[in-house]
Amino acid sequence: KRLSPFPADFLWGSASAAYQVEGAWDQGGKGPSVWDNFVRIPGKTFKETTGDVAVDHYHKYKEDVALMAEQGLKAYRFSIAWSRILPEGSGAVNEEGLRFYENLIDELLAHQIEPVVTLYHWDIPQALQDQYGGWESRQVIADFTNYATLVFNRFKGKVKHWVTLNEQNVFISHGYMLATHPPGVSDPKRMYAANHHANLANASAIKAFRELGVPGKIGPSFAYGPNYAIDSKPENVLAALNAEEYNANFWMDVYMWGEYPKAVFTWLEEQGWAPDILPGDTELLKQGAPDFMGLNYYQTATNAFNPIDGVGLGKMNTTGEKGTTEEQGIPGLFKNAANPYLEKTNWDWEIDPTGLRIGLRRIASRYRVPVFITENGLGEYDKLTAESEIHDDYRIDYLRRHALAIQEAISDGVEMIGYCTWSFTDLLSWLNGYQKRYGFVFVDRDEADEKDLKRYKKDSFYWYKKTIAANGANLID
Ligand code: GCO
Repeated sequence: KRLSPFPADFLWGSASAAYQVEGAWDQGGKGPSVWDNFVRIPGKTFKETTGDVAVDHYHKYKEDVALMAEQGLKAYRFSIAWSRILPEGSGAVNEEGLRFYENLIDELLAHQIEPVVTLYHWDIPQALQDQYGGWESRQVIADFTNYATLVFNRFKGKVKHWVTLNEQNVFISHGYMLATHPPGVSDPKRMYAANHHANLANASAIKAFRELGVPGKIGPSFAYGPNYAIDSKPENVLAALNAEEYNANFWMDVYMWGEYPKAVFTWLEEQGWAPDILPGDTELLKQGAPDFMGLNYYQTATNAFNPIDGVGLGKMNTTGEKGTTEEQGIPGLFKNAANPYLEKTNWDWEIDPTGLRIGLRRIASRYRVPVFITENGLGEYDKLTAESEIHDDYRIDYLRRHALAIQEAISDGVEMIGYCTWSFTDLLSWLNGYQKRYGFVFVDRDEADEKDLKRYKKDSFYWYKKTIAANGANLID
C-alpha cells in the first residue's frame, strides 16, 4: 500500500508536564499541589525523589525553548500547574504564575513553536484536597471550570490546541484504586465517583471554552492501550472486548457521547460501585464533546478469559511502571497476558508500533474525530559518554517506527493533528526518579545529586530535527 505524505501543517512536537520539569515548587507565589505533599510520604517514590527542583525548567525555560527552536520543533505541549495560578485552587489569582506561562508562550511563539496547553496533568491544588477531597466532591467541577476560564481568557488567540485532563484513566485508577498516586486511596466506590466528577469537569471546561468563543480546538489526552485477544478462543476474544470496553470505551465514550458503555455500567451497578448520575449530568456531558481525541500511546494489552474467582486489580505491580503486562485483571471480565510476539523495553514495556496504527484506526472509526498523539516515547537508562554524547539509537528506532505507524494510519484515512513525543528534555518520572529518561535532551542530574542540570543533545535530537525538516519523508529508508 502506498504511503500518503504527512499533511503540510502536521504538528511535530514534544511534550512535558509541569510537575515533571518545572521545579520551583514553592517559588513565584505557587501553592502546594497534592504531588508536593505525596512525594514527601516515605516510601512513595524511588529513593524518595521529589520534583522540588526537577529539571528547573521554571528558571531555564529560555534555554529549553532555544533548544526546541534549534531542533525545528513545531509544537511544545506543556501543562499549567493549577496551584501556580490559583494557590488555593480558587479565589485569589497569582499574577506571577500567569506571567510565567505567558513568558513561556511568548518565547515559544517568537520561535514559531506552537504552544499546546494541558490544563491538568495530575497536580490538583492541595487546598482543594483539604477543603473537600478534591475530585471526590462535585465542587471540583465549578472550581476546575473557573480555573480553565481564567487561563482561556488570558491565553486565547495565542494557544490553538488545548488539552483538558491528561490521562484521567491513570490519575483516577492510580489515585483511588492502586493507591500509588495521591490521594493514595484504594476504594472502587470512591474511585468511580471521583471519575464521574472528572468527566463532568472535563465537559464543563469544554462547554465554557465554546461559550467564551475561544478560537482553537480542545480535547482530553487519554492513555490508550488497544486490547488484543491472546488467541481466537471465543472466551478470550470476549475478554479482549471486555477489556476494551472497561479500559478504553468507559472513558472515551463519555467524552464523545456523554454516556457510559452499557455493559460496564451494568457491571458497576451489580458491584454497588456505579457513580450517582444526577439530573443534568448527561446533558452536560453531551455538551462537552471534544474537537479531537488526544492519545498517549505507549503499548497494547493482550487479554485472556478470567474466571469469576480469577486475578484482580490488586495484583497490579504497585510501582505502576514495571511489569504492566503481568497477570492482572477483573474477575469475570478479563485478565492480562504477555504477548509472545512483542519485544520489551528495559522497563518491561512492550514495544508495538503496529498497535499504534490499530489504535488510531479504532478511535478514528468509532468516534469520527481527528486524533492528536499527545505522548509517545521510550523510557531508558541513557548514558552520557566521556565525549558528552548520548547514543540513543534505540530511541531513534522506537520513535521512527511509531511515526511510521502514524503515517500508515494517515494513509488509511485517519485524520491526524500531530505527534508529540514524550519528552523534550529528560524529566522526573513520577515514581521512578530521574533514572528513567525519555528526552531528546539529556539533563545531568540524578536522584541524589542535582549536579548542574546541564543539557546535552542526544543523537535522537538530531534525528528528530531531520525528520521535522523532511516532514517525515525520511522515515522509510
Ligand atoms: C513516568 C511516566 C510519565 C507519563 C506521563 C503521562 O515515567 O512517570 O511514564 O512520564 O508518561 O506523565 O502523561
